[in-house]
Amino acid sequence: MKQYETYMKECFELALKGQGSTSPNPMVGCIVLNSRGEVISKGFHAKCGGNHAERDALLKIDKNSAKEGTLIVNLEPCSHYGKTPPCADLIIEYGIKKVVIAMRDVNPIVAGNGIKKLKDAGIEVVEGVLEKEAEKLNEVFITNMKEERTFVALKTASTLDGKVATSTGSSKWITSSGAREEARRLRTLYDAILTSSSTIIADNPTMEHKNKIILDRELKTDFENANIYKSGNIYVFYDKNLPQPKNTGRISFIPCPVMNERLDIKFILKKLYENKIMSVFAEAGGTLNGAMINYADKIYHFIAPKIIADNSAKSAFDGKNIYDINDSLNFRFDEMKVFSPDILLTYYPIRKI
Ligand code: AOF
Ligand code: ZN
Repeated sequence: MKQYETYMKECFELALKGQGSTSPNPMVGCIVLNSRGEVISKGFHAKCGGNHAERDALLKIDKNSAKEGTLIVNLEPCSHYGKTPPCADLIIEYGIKKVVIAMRDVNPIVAGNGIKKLKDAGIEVVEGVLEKEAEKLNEVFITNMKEERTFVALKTASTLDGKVATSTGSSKWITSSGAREEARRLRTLYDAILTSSSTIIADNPTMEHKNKIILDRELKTDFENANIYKSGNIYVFYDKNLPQPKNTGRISFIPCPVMNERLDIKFILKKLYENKIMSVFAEAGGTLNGAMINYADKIYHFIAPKIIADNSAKSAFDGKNIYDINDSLNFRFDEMKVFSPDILLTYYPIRKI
């Protein structure tokens, strides 16, 4: 098992070449060894609709060279006719002797059927090589498949004392340009960005992205002139009791239920999934962060080595008002990266409603 870990890590690297383009499909990388254990081909799933990783790797070589060989892939080979024929069939056709995988496919139409197909053809299947890492790589796909919902990533940037702006609203810039560049890169990994009317009115950001979700309950942003509306497909969620604005070419207005003067986040996330937005990257202020935190799957938190020390300065997460420390929301730190002088902490919620 151990001897395949290095190859599996390389499969993850190959898989990452498709990052940002495979949705709603997973990221998959594949390595083929010949019967002598030499690497003879590599492949990856570049984009949805394209060849799967195994097909990409196998089609680059002739059938005889892979005979009695080993194929390493981070996801169970598929068994279904989708946009392409089953990878399991092609692996069998090439006379591969052993298949090493990191995790089973959680797509119910595959879920173990690929492995069964291979085993029925007499192929040895080694499972579970770097499984945890593989699950993290495809956390969005797993959430989509298992829970049939959009994966929610939340990004914030604060000072050491957790503030996102001073009491006067001054916030440009808390973090350095390197950290902000990383934040822009992170956006591209998700199907859509999501922000609030308050952020648009306060900062007038552009937030380059092909899909933008705007929460504007009172329809108070400037749809003609605000930078955010200048590009991308845009969905604006607003109070369903207001008159429906006219959709323009790029902007669709979606009426949304309101509870306690807040748009219903659950409803919004359901609508996003219906619209095939498999993941969303939320970037807004403390109010929306507080409202979304119970729905967040992952938090990217940039921290600058600065202190504001003012009780009336805005916090990264607001509105939960927890009084007993035992009732606090709990998280698990995942990684810490340095974007000098700032850091990026990623963490996952432990308790979710
Ligand atoms: C693999 N290797 O590289 C990928 C797999 O729509 P299709 O036909 O491309 O099928 C998508 C499904 O195939 C996807 O949900 C997942 O179950 C599997 N994706 N499988 O063996 C790959 N991308
Ligand atoms: Zn496949």
